[in-house]
Amino acid sequence: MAWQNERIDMNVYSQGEVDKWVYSTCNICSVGCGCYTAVKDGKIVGIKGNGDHPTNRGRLGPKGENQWYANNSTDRLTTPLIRDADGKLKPASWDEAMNLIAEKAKASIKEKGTNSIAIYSTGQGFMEDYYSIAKIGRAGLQTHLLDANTRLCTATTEFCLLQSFGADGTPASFDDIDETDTLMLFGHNVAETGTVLFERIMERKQKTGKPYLIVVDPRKTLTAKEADLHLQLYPGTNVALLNGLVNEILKSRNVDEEFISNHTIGFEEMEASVADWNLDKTSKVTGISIETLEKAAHQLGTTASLVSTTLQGTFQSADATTACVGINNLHLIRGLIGKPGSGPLHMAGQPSSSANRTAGGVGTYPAQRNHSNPKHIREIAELWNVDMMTLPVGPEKGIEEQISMIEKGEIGLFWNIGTNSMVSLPNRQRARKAMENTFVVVQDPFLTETTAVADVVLPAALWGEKEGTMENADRTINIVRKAVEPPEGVKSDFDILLDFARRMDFKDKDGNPLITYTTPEECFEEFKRVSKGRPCDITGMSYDRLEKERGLRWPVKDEQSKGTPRLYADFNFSTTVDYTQSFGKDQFTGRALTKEEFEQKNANGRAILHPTHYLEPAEQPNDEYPIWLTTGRLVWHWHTRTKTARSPHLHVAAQHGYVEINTEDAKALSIVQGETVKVSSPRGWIQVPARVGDSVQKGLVFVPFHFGSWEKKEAANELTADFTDPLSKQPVFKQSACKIEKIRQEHKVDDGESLEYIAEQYGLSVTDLKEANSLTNDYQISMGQTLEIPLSIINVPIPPYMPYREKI
Ligand SMILES: Nc1nc2c(c(=O)[nH]1)N[C@H]1C(S)=C(S)[C@@H](COP(=O)(O)OP(=O)(O)OC[C@H]3O[C@@H](n4cnc5c(=O)[nH]c(N)nc54)[C@H](O)[C@@H]3O)O[C@H]1N2
Ligand SMILES: Nc1nc2c(c(=O)[nH]1)N[C@H]1C(S)=C(S)[C@@H](COP(=O)(O)OP(=O)(O)OC[C@H]3O[C@@H](n4cnc5c(=O)[nH]c(N)nc54)[C@H](O)[C@@H]3O)O[C@H]1N2
Ligand code: SF4
Ligand SMILES: [Mo]
Repeated sequence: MAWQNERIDMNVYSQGEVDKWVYSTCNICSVGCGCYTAVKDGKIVGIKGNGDHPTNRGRLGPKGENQWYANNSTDRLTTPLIRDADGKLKPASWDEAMNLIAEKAKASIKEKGTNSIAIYSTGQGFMEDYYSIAKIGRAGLQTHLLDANTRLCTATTEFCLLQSFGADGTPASFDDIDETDTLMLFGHNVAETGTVLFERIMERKQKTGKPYLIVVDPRKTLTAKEADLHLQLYPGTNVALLNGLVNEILKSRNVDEEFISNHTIGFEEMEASVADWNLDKTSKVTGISIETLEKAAHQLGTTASLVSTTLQGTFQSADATTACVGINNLHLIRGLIGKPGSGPLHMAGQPSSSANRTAGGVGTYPAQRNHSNPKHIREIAELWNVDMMTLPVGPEKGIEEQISMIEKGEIGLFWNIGTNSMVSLPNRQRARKAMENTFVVVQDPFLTETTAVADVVLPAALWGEKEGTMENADRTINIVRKAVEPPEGVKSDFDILLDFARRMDFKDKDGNPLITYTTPEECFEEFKRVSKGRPCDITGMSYDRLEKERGLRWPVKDEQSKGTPRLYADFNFSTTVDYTQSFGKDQFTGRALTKEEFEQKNANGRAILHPTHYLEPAEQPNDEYPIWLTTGRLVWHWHTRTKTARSPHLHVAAQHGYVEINTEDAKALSIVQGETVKVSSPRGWIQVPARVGDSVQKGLVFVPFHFGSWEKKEAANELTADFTDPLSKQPVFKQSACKIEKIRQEHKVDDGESLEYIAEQYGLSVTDLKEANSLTNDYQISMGQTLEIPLSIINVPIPPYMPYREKI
C-alpha cells in the first residue's frame, strides 16, 4: 500500500456536534473514495474521508469535499412538472406525471413498435438503478435502445476490452499502480480529474522515486508537469505514437516471445500494421522528437512492470478503440498483464459508469452476457422467467444513433435520467432540435439546460438520500448508505423506475409481476444470482460485506473471497466462444463479427492482438478553421456544474467559460490576456475570455466544457463535432477545428489624446491597449489613427496550484 501517513479530510458546517456519521462513498468521480456523511437535524452538514478505506485512506479532493452543498440547495425540485399547452412547465402530482409517461410509452409501442423507447441514463446512479433499467427496458418495454452518458465517457473502455480480452473489466487495479515501475497516463489528466488517485501516485513517487511517469497529452497539464517524460503529441495522433513505440519495441526484440505464442493470437497481422512506423515517420506525424520517442520506447521496452491508464484523451477521439487496443497490444507483447504491478487500466470517469456496463443498463445484457449468443439470452430469459423470443437482441444503438432515429421520428419516448445531455452532448444545437421530435422525460434534482426541452420533469433524490452500490474504475463495488430522507415530494431513481414498472403492469411468462424486488438490497441480491458464472461474478458480496470490508473488487465468487486485484492472473482470457461477452467487431469498420467469424479465430482463452492502422482525424484545421479545438475539465468543476456550482467554494474558484490559447498564437492575433474573443466551428460559436499561456501547444486551443447555459454563449458543445469512433460509438470531443476572432470596437485618436487617456476611457490598462494594437512604444499613436479596443477584459482566474497537494 502506497499510503504511509493517514490524513482525514473533512468539510463540516455545523454548529455543535453532528448527530451521526453515515457510511458512504463519494458520488463524484470514478476513483470511488470512501467517506462518511455528517447528519444533523435530518440534514447533511458535511463529509469526511474514511481513514480505513483502501482507495483513499481518509483523503478527499475538492469536489468530493464539497458535494453535499447541492443536497441542501434551496432550488431543489420538489414536485413533478408537466409542460402545458402554453409551453410552460407546471407542477403536477406524481400520479399525473407517471400516468402520462406510461400512456406515452404504450402509445409509442403501439404506433412505432417495440424498439421505439429510449432510456438514456447515467454513470452517476446506482447498480440497482441500472439493473432495473436493463430488466424494465428489455423484458418490459422490449427495447434495445438503452444507452447512457457512459457512451460519451467510457464506452471505449468496454469495447477495447471486448476486442482484446473478450470481456469488459479492466485488468489492472489501483493496487498495481502502487507496485509498478512505470506508469503511463495516456490522455489522462489525473491531477485534475482524479485528485486523490494523483496524490496516491505522487506520495509514493516523492518517497521512493517510483513509478517512472510517462504522460501522453498535447497540453502541458498539471499532470504532465510531474512527468519524467511528457510526450506532447499533436492532437489525434495517439495511434501513430503507439505504432511507432510498438514497432520500436518489436525491432529491439524486447518482447516476451513465450507469452505471445502461448497466450495470444494475431501477432503477424498486428506486427505488419506497425512495420512502417519508423521513428522518423512517427516523429513527423506526432510532433515528438526522435530522441524523446527513443527514450519512451526504451522505457516501455525494458521496464519490468507497467500500468497504462487511458481516459478521455484516448477515448474521445475518432480512433479511440484502436488506440486502446494498441495499448493492450503493447502489454501483451511484453507479457505485462495479469502480474503484480502490470496491466492496462482503462479508466472510467463517473462514479458508477462501470456499474452501468456491468449491470446491463447500456449495451450488453446484464452481467456481461453476449446478446449475439442465444445461449446467453436463454440464460437471462430463464433467470427473468420470460419468453426468450420477447427479448430484443438488435445491435445496440449509441446516443448519436438514437439522435438520428429521433430526427427520423422513430422514437416516441426519450427518458433522460441523471444526465444534463443538452450541455454534454456534442453539437448540442442539433441534439436540441432533435428533442422537439419526441416526448422527453427528464429525471433530475434540479432545473437544468435539459429540463428546458422536457415535456415531463421528475424530481430525483440525490446521493445521501438513497441506498445503493456503485462500481468504480478498478472494479471495486462500494456501498452508499442513505444518510437522510429526500426532501418532501422527491423520489429516488430506483423508486421511480419501480413505480413505472407497476403502472405498465409488466408480467413474467406466468403472469406474475416482472419485478418482484422492492428494495435496492433485494435488487442487489437478484443481480448477484444473475452474475453467477460470469466474469463479474459477485455471488460472494453482500451489502454488509461491502460496508465491513470497505468495498470489494469483482469477481467475488464466494463469501471467503476477498476480491480480485487483477484479472487474467492465470493468463486465461475470456475468449472461449460460449463464455465471451462479444464476438468482437471489425477493427476498421466496426462491423459486428458473427459467431462463425469469431470461432474461426480460435482464440480459445488467448488474448487477441489486433492490427492498429492510423487514420487521420476526420476533422482537421483547414483554411477556414485553422486551429485545433480540444475540450475537457478543470479540477474545480464537475461536468455541467449542477452540483459544483452550488458549492460556494467551487463556484468562486471558476465562474466563467474561457478559451486557452498559446502565447505565440495570441501574439500573432494580438489577443490580450482576458479579452473576450469569438470561437467558431462549422457547428456554431461562443464568445469567451481568452486565457493566454503555454499549457496548450501552438495551433491548439482548449475550452472547458463545464459552462453550458443557453443564455451565455460559452458552451464548448456549441462547437464540437458529433462523429464517433466506429467501434465504441464514442463522440470525438477532443479534436475538431475552429477559428478565433477578435471582437473589437474602433477608436479614432483625437488631438492630444494619450494612450493613458484612451485606456482609461475604456477601462483598460495601457499594456493591454498596446498589446491589442501591437504597439511597442507610446509614440506610435497620432491624431486620426484608428485603434482597436477589446470588448472587455475579464480576469480569468488561474486556480492556485493544487492547494490540496500541499497536504501530501
Ligand atoms: N475535476 C473533474 N474531475 C472529473 C470530472 C470532471 O468533470 N471534473 N469528470 C470525471 C469524468 S466523467 C471523466 S470521463 C474523467 C475525465 O478525465 P480526463 O480524461 O483526465 O479529463 P479530460 O480533461 O477530459 O481529458 C484528458 C486530457 O486529454 C488530453 N487530450 C486531448 N486530445 C488528446 C489527444 O489527441 N491525445 C492524448 N493523448 N490526449 C489528448 C487533454 O489535453 C486533457 O488533458 O474525469 C472525471 N473526473
Ligand atoms: N465537450 C465535451 N463534452 C463532454 C465531455 C468532454 O470532455 N468535452 N465529456 C463527456 C463525458 S466523459 C461525460 S461523463 C459527460 C457528462 O455529462 P452529464 O452527465 O450530462 O453531466 P452532469 O453534469 O454530470 O449531469 C448529471 C445530471 O444528473 C443530475 N443528477 C445528479 N445526481 C442525480 C441522481 O442521483 N439522480 C438523477 N436522476 N439525477 C442526478 C445532475 O443534476 C445533472 O443534471 O459529458 C460528456 N461531454
Ligand atoms: S478523487 Fe473522486 S471519488 Fe475521490 S473525493 Fe475526489 S471526486 Fe470523490
Ligand atoms: Mo465521463
